[in-house]
Amino acid sequence: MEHLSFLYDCLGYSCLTCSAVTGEGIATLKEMLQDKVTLFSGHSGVGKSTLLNRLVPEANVRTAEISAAHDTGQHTTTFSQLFDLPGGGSIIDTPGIKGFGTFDMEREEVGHYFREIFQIGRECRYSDCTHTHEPGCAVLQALEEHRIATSRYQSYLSMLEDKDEQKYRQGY
Ligand SMILES: Nc1nc2c(ncn2[C@@H]2O[C@H](COP(=O)(O)OP(=O)(O)OP(=O)(O)O)[C@@H](O)[C@H]2O)c(=O)[nH]1
Ligand SMILES: [Mg+2]
Ligand SMILES: [Zn+2]
Repeated sequence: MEHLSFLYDCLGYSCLTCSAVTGEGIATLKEMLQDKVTLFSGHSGVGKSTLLNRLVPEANVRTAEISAAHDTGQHTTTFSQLFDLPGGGSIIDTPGIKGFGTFDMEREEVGHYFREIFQIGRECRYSDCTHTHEPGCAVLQALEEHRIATSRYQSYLSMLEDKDEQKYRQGY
């Protein structure tokens, strides 16, 4: 867990460790959300609704145990709903996401959504580099030199594959 927050903090995404069960970090989270409109998003079973119930006890939304058979959530929340936060602001609880839609995005644009890949990719030889096999690819070079985390590059590749699959299904 710590290495994940370190990785994302370094990339400029601020991380907060909290638990709806132990109450760790909840006071800080409350302060961060005050007077803002916030949307909870993530896979099924990560605890979005449990966190909402902790922050807005009157919400009293349904939560469910992780499925023992599949070790995944059970898609308990089925529609998005907005709740007022005591003192101002609101939270939108959403159903668990099944995948990350990359519609309306060209293959070479996927890297634009990964901060470090976007930044380093500006030094690639080709402006439409996909950072997979091209000569003079600054991203592959950075990966080799551990300036880009393997986990992030793997996520990038899996999104590229998703894209290819979508194109295939649409018959392009
Ligand atoms: N140990 C622990 N368990 C948690 C925590 N947050 C949630 N859980 C448990 O995880 C399970 C799933 O929680 P939910 O709140 O239903 O998950 P969800 O993200 O809303 O799931 P969907 O509505 O299916 O998208 C429940 O059994 C919760 O009690 C936490 O901080 N610590
Ligand atoms: Mg839920
Ligand atoms: Zn490249």
